[in-house]
Amino acid sequence: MGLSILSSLKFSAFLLSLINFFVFELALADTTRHYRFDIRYENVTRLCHTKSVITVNGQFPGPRIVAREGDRLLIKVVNHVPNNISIHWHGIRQLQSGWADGPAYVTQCPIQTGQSYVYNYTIKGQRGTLFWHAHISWLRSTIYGPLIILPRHNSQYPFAKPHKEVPIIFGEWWNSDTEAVITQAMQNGGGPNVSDAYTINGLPGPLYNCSAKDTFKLKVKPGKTYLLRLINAALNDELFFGIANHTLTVVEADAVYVKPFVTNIILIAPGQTTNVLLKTKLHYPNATFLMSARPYVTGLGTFDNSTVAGILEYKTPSKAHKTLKNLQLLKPVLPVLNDTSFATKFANKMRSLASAKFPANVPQKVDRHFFFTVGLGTSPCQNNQTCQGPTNATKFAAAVNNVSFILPTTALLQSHFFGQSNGIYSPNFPNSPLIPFNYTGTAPNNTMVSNGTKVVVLPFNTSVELVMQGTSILGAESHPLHLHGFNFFVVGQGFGNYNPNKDPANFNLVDPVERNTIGVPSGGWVAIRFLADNPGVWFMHCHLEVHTSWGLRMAWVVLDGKLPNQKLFPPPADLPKC
Ligand SMILES: *[C@@H]1O[C@H](CO)[C@@H](O)[C@H](O)[C@H]1NC(C)=O
Ligand SMILES: *[C@@H]1O[C@H](CO)[C@@H](O)[C@H](O)[C@H]1NC(C)=O
Ligand SMILES: *[C@@H]1O[C@H](CO)[C@@H](O)[C@H](O)[C@H]1NC(C)=O
Ligand SMILES: *[C@@H]1O[C@H](CO)[C@@H](O)[C@H](O)[C@H]1NC(C)=O
Ligand SMILES: *[C@@H]1O[C@H](CO)[C@@H](O)[C@H](O)[C@H]1NC(C)=O
Ligand SMILES: *[C@@H]1O[C@H](CO)[C@@H](O)[C@H](O)[C@H]1NC(C)=O
Ligand SMILES: *[C@@H]1O[C@H](CO)[C@@H](O)[C@H](O)[C@H]1NC(C)=O
Ligand SMILES: *[C@@H]1O[C@H](CO)[C@@H](O)[C@H](O)[C@H]1NC(C)=O
Ligand SMILES: *[C@@H]1O[C@H](CO)[C@@H](O)[C@H](O)[C@H]1NC(C)=O
Ligand SMILES: *[C@@H]1O[C@H](CO)[C@@H](O)[C@H](O)[C@H]1NC(C)=O
Ligand SMILES: *[C@@H]1O[C@H](CO)[C@@H](O)[C@H](O)[C@H]1NC(C)=O
Ligand SMILES: *[C@@H]1O[C@H](CO)[C@@H](O)[C@H](O)[C@H]1NC(C)=O
Ligand SMILES: [Cu+2]
Repeated sequence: MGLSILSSLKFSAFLLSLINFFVFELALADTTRHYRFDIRYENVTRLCHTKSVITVNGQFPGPRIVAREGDRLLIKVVNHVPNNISIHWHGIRQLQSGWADGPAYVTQCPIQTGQSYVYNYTIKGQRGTLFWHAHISWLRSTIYGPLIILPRHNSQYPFAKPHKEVPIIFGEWWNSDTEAVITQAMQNGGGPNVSDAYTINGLPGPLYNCSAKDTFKLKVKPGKTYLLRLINAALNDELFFGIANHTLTVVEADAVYVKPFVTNIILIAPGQTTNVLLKTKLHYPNATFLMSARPYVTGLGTFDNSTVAGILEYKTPSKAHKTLKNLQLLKPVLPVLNDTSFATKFANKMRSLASAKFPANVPQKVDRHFFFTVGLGTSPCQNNQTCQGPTNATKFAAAVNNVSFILPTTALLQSHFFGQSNGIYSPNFPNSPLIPFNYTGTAPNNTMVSNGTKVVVLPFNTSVELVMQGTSILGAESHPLHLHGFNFFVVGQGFGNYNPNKDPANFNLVDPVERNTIGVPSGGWVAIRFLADNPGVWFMHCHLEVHTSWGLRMAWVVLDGKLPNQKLFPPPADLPKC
């Protein structure tokens, strides 16, 4: 009797595990994943300052989204705060689903207080590390989190399966309210206050005052490989990152596999993601290791020059080891803050994996050539005011081809879809600068930018080559340009003025890196190619948030193709209204 109870218990346990197995497998096979994002205030304390910040589900940084290639995501965003909200799924191509892309006043009106919106999209042909963030004003300073796309079932990484995967998301912490910071800067025309700290997974680490307890710790075992999913969600700063006494193997950038290469330090711009393999030491070292990041800075403005740190700690195998005290703390050596030479060498190492399974489909022919200047400028100070721009009569501004982009008061995508662009935007964005000048030489006397809401209209499947030329107006500076809706191939880059007669001969049309955000070199240019195979309205902007605020942004309108799968879906019923 006892035995039979035991075996029936065992049997039901077996049944349960069987049921669990199926539920688990079904869950994995289920291609629709539901998330709910409640936007709320939460008190967060860092550097001994408590601040009420806007969060998703009360978490800072926000929750991790984990999906598989091919999955559909349904994310219901509910706004419980007084601010307008919108969320961008950074790097997701949004094929035919531009309504879910997220930039406020570009693809949607914001989600207003008390309202909600379901972001509905399928992940097609992408796998790797991306992230999500607010895409309105400077709210992404606290509203961001990882978006991880695992390979399909039965599909593998093009490298050995790592022991563990760890997202490492960089951010920037302000003791003050970031909405006040940018509002004030836009009013007085000066540079906004800089952040008080950088963060790793929301934590500034031991190198700041009153912050040692807020330190990210990565506990590892010896002789294992860890996949670090690095994400730069900082507002305004490119970052160098390294781990003392360890090398990193770069295997992916912006959710596209690259040819692996080994490096001590990586450089990552806001909007970029980089997957690296970290091989731990074979034997327990008598040390712990700092991992740290600090900025790469090229412009003339003030910046946060501080260093964020986390700790790489080897888990001790036994009590004997635990008693080891006074472990040496080793620190990585990061490049100097303006090390453009490092930035160039690092950029040149990035190549697409370009394998049979993961080919680099670089457009070989070009239908339309574009040449855009990107950089700073000035706009006039309002009558009777004293501004804090380059002169007391000017404000800082930024522009693409001298057009400082003004966001409309309704969303561009609706205007486009319903054929109501009149008075909202004009299709005459310049293909090249109206007044050519020596872009990287002495800046012209007149630094005033023009402004408007102008777009480039492209027929479906146009093959585009775009050269982005940095200018030296108010100082040459690296600008990480981000394109929504597409990945692009970085076919060339260089310093000085782009030479259309000579430079194309050196373009890499075989295995250029494919990504969604690229640093236009300080005092130089970058050439990208993409196929406009995604109908919709696609924002392109500097991912240094201050430059975006100043107008370094524009949009591409890609028309529908003829086939049903070449058309933008109709707008969802709950699309927010302005
Ligand atoms: C944050 O702290 C303030 C002051 O202590 C308090 O009034 C408020 O209720 C707190 N907010 C939350 C969301 O906990
Ligand atoms: C999501 O979008 C697809 C494609 O437009 C549509 O068929 C589906 O009904 C949508 N799902 C929800 C829950 O809105
Ligand atoms: C760390 O690197 C330094 C410099 O290369 C070396 O002298 C030291 O032995 C290393 N220590 C450990 C624990 O790896
Ligand atoms: C950072 O900037 C401050 C103020 O300009 C300066 O005093 C300090 O030396 C700088 N620190 C580093 C590490 O460059
Ligand atoms: C470990 O390093 C510390 C500090 O450098 C040293 O005091 C200690 O003797 C070392 N222990 C061993 C077992 O090597
Ligand atoms: C980098 O900064 C140092 C001072 O910190 C300066 O001496 C040097 O000229 C700068 N290099 C460049 C390329 O701007
Ligand atoms: C500028 O300020 C002066 C003195 O305060 C005032 O008389 C004048 O009307 C102002 N002009 C404008 C355009 O606001
Ligand atoms: C602006 O600067 C100029 C030159 O430095 C000065 O003459 C003028 O008084 C300033 N104007 C204001 C409103 O401060
Ligand atoms: C542009 O300016 C740079 C720096 O002054 C100079 O070296 C270069 O020759 C100029 N290029 C042209 C085409 O004038
Ligand atoms: C810029 O201003 C300087 C000094 O006022 C003048 O000599 C120069 O010719 C001007 N350059 C241009 C391109 O207008
Ligand atoms: C746009 O340019 C016009 C003309 O220079 C100017 O009056 C206006 O203030 C500018 N608007 C913005 C938002 O900069
Ligand atoms: C929110 O967005 C709506 C629609 O664009 C706008 O009318 C309203 O002023 C915005 N509210 C805030 C607080 O920014
Ligand atoms: Cu920029």
